[in-house]
Amino acid sequence: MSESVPEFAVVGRVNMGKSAVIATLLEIDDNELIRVSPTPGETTRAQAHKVVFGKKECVRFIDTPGFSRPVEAMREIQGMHGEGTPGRDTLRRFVKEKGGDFADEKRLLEPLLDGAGVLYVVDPGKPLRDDFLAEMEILRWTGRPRLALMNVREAAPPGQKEQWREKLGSAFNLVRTFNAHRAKYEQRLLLMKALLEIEERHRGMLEETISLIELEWDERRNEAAEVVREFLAEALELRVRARIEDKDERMPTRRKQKEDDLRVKYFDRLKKLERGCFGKLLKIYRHHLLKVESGEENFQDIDLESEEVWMKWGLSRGQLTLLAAATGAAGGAVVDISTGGLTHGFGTLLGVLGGAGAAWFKGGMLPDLRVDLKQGVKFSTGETKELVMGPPGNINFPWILLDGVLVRYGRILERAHGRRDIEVLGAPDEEGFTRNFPQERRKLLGKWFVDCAKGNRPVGKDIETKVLWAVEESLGEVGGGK
Ligand SMILES: Nc1nc2c(ncn2[C@@H]2O[C@H](COP(=O)(O)OP(=O)(O)OP(=O)(O)O)[C@@H](O)[C@H]2O)c(=O)[nH]1
Ligand SMILES: [Mg+2]
Repeated sequence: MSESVPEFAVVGRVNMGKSAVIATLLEIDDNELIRVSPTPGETTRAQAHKVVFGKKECVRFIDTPGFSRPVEAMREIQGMHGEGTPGRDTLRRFVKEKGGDFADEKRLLEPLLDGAGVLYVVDPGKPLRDDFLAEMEILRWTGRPRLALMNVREAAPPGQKEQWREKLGSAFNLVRTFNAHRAKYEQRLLLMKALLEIEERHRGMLEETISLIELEWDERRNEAAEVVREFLAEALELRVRARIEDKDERMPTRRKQKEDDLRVKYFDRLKKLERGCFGKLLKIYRHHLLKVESGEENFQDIDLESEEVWMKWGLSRGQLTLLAAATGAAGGAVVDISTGGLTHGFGTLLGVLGGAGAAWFKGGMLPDLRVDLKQGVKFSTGETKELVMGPPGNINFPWILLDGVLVRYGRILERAHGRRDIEVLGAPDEEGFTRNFPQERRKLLGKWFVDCAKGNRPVGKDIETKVLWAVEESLGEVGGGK
């Protein structure tokens, strides 16, 4: 007995969100696999959805068409049974003899008669009418463990939810709320734990399933942390190059054009890296309808030139100043050989804090977004000269990037798989997280950022692992903090 796979049939009235509940619970956002639709009667057959870890099936949910004529079915069953409370035998007879007239009821009762537990989905926004009471009664007759799920879609009139709760409380072993459009990991896990409470028979299997779900969630976060760390490193190491001809050197307008083109190229490449990072995160969290880009040219990447972004994301001025001191970056202003100006690059900016390069620190004004010609003009072999650009000359840059990732990671975790609308992962108007990092974490990341930005990523060193943990911890805070 204990080795058989626990099975739960998701039942309820048509269009109550039964399929959406399964889709969210099992993280299936593919309409081909689970049809979720505003048209009532979309699910026409009982369909099993398996939870598989490794190759082992752990639990099975059966999506059903739902009740369509519960009051008539109830009367029919009572009529067949006569005096007293009908049980499984009468229900079996009903399915066999009257299944033709009650096709939907037959399909949903079959798995229950085969031993599945009941997951009854209702929307307490709907008035509690007789037909719902008939459904509850029939489900009670199955004698199977029963969990009622209130999938609250719209606000119910005052008192109605309580009315539902009371009725459900008397006909079901357990009543829980679960919003198929909003439930996140915690709610999904709670629902699995609730199943454990009602289904004693399968305790071992369900307990194992729950710990596998928890383990897998941690693994995903670990994988996500690796993706984020690699993105940050690649973004900071990113350089774009262009050849400089003699003509460019002679004509300042040509030279400037070259620089402008290169700057555009730099931000394009950065956006590509960013999109790649989110693409991987969406895959880890099994989203297909949540998109990084809309297919058009209006991908809302982190708008580095928006003042707002610099206000809500990244570290505060005080934190940056502290960080500059703590990471002991190279001191002294450096005159850029190509422009004759002061470079604001990583390391060098830290060195000139308080000087000209730190102007924006004073007034909270829009910081210098210039992409540095940090390495200036390089002479390769022979006569060829190269312009090299990247990264932006502001020590807050990696923190802004990281906040952009964290805020959108939060959006990924919030998205329920039961939804069927396409959503574009834009630039959410939310506060960042890095400002609330513990100082130790800021110091660790700050040091690593500077190394990466200088092109000296400490590959193979301890700090790389520590950075991975720090990112993982940060992702965990995003997931748990809201
Ligand atoms: N706002 C909101 N809509 C929901 C929620 N759950 C389901 N819906 C919507 O309700 C409609 C019906 O959802 P389904 O999951 O297809 O319902 P069903 O009970 O499986 O329907 P049938 O298979 O036709 O019996 C869909 O348009 C869903 O997107 C929810 O929690 N909130
Ligand atoms: Mg359905």
